[in-house]
Amino acid sequence: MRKFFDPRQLLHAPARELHNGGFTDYAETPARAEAILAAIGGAEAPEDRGETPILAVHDADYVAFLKSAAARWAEAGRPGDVVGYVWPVVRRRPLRLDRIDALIGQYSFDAATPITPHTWDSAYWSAQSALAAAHAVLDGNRAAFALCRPPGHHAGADYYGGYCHLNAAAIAAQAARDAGKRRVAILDIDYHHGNGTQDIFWSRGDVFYASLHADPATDYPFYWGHEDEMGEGEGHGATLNLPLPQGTTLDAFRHAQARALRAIADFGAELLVVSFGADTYFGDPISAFRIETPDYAVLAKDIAAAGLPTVIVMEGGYAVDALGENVASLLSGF
Ligand code: Q9C
Ligand code: ZN
Repeated sequence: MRKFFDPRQLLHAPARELHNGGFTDYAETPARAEAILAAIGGAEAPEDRGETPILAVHDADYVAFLKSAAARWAEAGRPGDVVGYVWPVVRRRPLRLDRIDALIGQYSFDAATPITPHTWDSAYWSAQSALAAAHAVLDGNRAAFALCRPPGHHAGADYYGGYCHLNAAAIAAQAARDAGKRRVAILDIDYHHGNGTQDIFWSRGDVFYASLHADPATDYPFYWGHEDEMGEGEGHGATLNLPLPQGTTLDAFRHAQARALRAIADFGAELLVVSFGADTYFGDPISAFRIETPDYAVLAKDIAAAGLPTVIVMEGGYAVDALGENVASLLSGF
């Protein structure tokens, strides 16, 4: 299987994050990508497809903010990483904001996702890796893997959060649409609900979004991922949320995944994007499912049996010592 990664994706390395009321070391580290690379035997560098496919998903003003945030933060005399501390309760618009502090609140939804001077570069190449995998599949490969880091599924068209800045899975899905695939599905099996991906395709009937995740009643991102969120307008019925309780093991996860795959088949998807998070692993430090390393191969075989051209995009997974093996297990299942 072709695999894609650019070394510039390692540059984004925030020092600390706000976690449960205190500052801890940032969990979404460059070491994650290095562990995966070591276990899967390296990856190809993606081609540079420019900003056009990114701007097909993200708003231009948001992209401009991401590029300039670190410089504006420094100009304001602030040391360290860009971190927000004030948010509008409702996303009131149009806003005429100029202070960097206010802009952070407009373009983000949590305080756990710092921006550094390298964040744009890393997020840009993470998106390019997803695009390279999408084009490999569009060119006839059965499946391809994008080692997306930083991850993407919490990022919306005009906001970041949950360690995510550019939504790689959404960018890959949109690229497939623009290349002529009429119906595309995204299967999100990260531990957390992919609120950004859901939001991007919420009102669209051409991209199906199915997610298995920890119940938002107990887990981040809390406000999204309930079973009754099904999309709107032309998108009504093209969002499927399957929240699962903490403690979930392979059997229940596999059962829910089969349900999602049936819905994707009924939808008539011509291409599948898998948002893969290994934070469902039982040893994950910030999560509470009980998936084991060999289980990922089982889940991958079930996905492969759907018979769709498949783009696999990396999302979360924070047990760095086991992360490489978990990803290798998943890829072996294909
Ligand atoms: N105390 C991904 O897996 N922190 N993002 C939660 C809970 C954010 C996870 C803090 C978790 C984001 C891509
Ligand atoms: Zn996650």
